[in-house]
Amino acid sequence: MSTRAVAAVDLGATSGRVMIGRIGEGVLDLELVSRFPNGPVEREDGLHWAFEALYEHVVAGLTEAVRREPSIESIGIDSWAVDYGLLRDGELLAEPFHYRDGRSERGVTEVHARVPFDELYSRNGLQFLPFNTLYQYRADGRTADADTALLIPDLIAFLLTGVAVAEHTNASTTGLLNVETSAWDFELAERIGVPTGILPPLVDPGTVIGALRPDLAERIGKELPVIAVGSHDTASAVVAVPLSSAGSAYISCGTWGLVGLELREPQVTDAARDADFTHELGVDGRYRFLHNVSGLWLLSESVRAWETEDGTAIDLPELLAAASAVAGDIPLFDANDPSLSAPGDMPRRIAALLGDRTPDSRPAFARSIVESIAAAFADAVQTASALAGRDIDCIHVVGGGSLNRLLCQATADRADLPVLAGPVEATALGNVLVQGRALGAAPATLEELRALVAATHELVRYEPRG
Ligand code: LRH
Repeated sequence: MSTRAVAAVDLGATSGRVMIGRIGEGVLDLELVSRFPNGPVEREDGLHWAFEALYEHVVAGLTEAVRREPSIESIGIDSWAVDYGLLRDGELLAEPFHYRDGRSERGVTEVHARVPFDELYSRNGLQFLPFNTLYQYRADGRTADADTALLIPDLIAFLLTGVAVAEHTNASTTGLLNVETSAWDFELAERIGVPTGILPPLVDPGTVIGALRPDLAERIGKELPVIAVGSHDTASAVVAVPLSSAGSAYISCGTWGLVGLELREPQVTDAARDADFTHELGVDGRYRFLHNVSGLWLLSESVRAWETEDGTAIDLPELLAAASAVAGDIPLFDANDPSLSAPGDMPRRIAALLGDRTPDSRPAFARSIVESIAAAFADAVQTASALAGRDIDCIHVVGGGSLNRLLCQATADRADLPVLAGPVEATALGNVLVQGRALGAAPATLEELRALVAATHELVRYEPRG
C-alpha cells in the first residue's frame, strides 16, 4: 500500500487546525498547515461563533495544504458538537450561536414540559446537557424560517460542496436521534416543535458527501471530494484511541474531558440516566458511553482572567510546574458545577465554590483546578465501570490534556489505574484514518486502525502512586 495524503480540518472550541495527514502501510502522520484561534464572541443577542472568519480560515488552510501537498485526495471535517446553522434557500439565516449562550435554559424548560427527561433519555440515550441541540432549537426563534439545519461540520461541508447532509456521529448529539435505531426521531421533533423538514438525510462516516464547488476547487487548487468522517470531534478522537482491551477506558481531554468506554450495544438504564451517562454514536455504529466533565476549560478560562488582570501573557508550563510543587492538602471543588459553564471571571466563580478553602497563590489555585478535574475523571471512570459491569485495567488520555503531566499523574493516582497518554492529536488522526479507509488506504476494522495508531505513536505511561 503506498502512502496517500488527505486534508483534515479539525475545529475545537478554542482553536481550529488544518492538517495534512499521510497514511499507508505502517504510516500515519500529521503535518500542521494552519492553526487559528476560535472562541465565543459576544453579540447583541448573545454568544456566537465568528463563523465567517472560521470558514475563511478553513478555505485558506485547505488552499495552503494543497499547495504544500498536491497529492491530497480528499477533505474531512470535524468539530465540537451540538451547534448548528439555519439555512433558507442555501443562505445562512444568522451567525451560529455558541453552546454556552444562556438562551437554551428556556429551551430546557419548554422541552421538558412537553417530554419529561426520563422519556427523552429512553428515546435518545443522551445525558442531560443544557446545550444539547434540541434545547437550542426550541429556544431559537428562527427554526420556523429555515428549510435546513446543519451542524457545524455539515455546514462547512455544505458551503464547500453544496450538498446538505447530517453525519451520524454528530447528529447523535442533537438529541433527536433514536438511540436504538440511529434514525431521526421525527415524532419527538414534532412534539417539541422542531420542524422535521429541517433535518437533513443522515450519512455514515466514510461516505463521500460531494465534490468541491467549481469556484472553490479553483481557489483551493484541486478538484477534491469531501468525505464524511466522525464529524463530532470526540467520535474522531475515539477512533484514534489505541484501546488495548475491553478493560480500557478513555478520556478525550481538551476543553472538555469526555470520559467513558466504547460499547457495541446501548445501555439505556435508569442507573445510566441517573449517573448522566450518554450514548453518543461512534464510528462503525459503536456507542460512546461517556460522561462530560469540564476539562481544560477551567484552567484556560482562569489563565485568561489572570492575563486580563495582569495585562500580560502567562507561561502555562511554568505555572503548571509551580502547581506540581505545591505541597499539603489540595482543596477540591465540583468541576462540573453548572456555575462554571459560562465564559468570564473563572477564578472568582471557583473561589465561590471553595469558600474559605480558596488557595491564595496562583500555582496553588491551578493545582486545585487540575486535581478537581482529575477527581471528576477518576469518579467517571469508576461509574462507567460499574454501569457497564466491566473491570477497567487502564485509562487512555488523548487530546491536549495528554500533554499535561500533572493532570495525567493525578488521574492515575486518583483512579488507582495506569494512564496511557497520547496521541495528543487523536481527533485529527481519527479524521485521517476514516478518510484513509474510505480511499482504500487503511485497513477495514476499528481495531486494525487503532493498531496502526499504536504502531506509529508512542504513549507515555503514568503509574498510580498508591
Ligand atoms: C468536545 C465536544 C464535546 C461536546 C462539546 C459541546 O469538543 O464536542 O464532545 O459535548 O464539545
